[in-house]
Amino acid sequence: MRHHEGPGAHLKPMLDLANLLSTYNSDTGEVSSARLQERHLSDLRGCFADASAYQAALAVKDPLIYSVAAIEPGSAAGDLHYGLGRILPGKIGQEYFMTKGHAHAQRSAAEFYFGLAGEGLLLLEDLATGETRIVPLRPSHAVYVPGNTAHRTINTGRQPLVYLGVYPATAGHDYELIARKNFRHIVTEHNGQPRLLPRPNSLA
Ligand code: S6P
Ligand code: ZN
Repeated sequence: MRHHEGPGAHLKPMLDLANLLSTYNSDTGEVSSARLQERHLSDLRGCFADASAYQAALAVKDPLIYSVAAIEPGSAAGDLHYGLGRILPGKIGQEYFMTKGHAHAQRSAAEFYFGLAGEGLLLLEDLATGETRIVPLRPSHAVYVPGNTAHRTINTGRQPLVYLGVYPATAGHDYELIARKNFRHIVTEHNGQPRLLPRPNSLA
């Protein structure tokens, strides 16, 4: 039998989660005791479909697009990791600010998303069939991302989109797949509303 660190040691992840939410800084996306990863526009090279709009925006400045405060209480099989994501509002061309997107290195690993503030979408692409769907991500909305699914989070609103993602500690992140092939679809704004379109250069 595994030796426990003391009474209530199994509650530590839960306490970490309460701590994560209570120390959240809504101006910076920071959470005390969490590792903060920031992604700027220059980190999203190749993600946006409109390459000239991307270059033009980058020539002016390299703004912060999103941050993730990650909590990793343990790394054994069965442990969970969670991250508090915050995507700023904005667009490159007609395409909304979004995450790089990834599939889990452990392909079967699923993930649970929970919306906390703002308005957005999850772009989900089945790795086996290529079938793509968008699912709303709003405060108090939960989204289940099944295994074998590439996922990208998109801020379609005018405020920061804040959400929690909970995933197996063993999931890992595969960014290479997206860097190589990208998602087959993009989400652009049309008459003030998000619209799912096939990626223009994938039509050729
Ligand atoms: C982790 C989970 C999220 C993302 C975050 C940033 O499995 O899906 O916490 O890490 O949305 O996206 P990305 O694609 O840069 O990791
Ligand atoms: Zn994930």
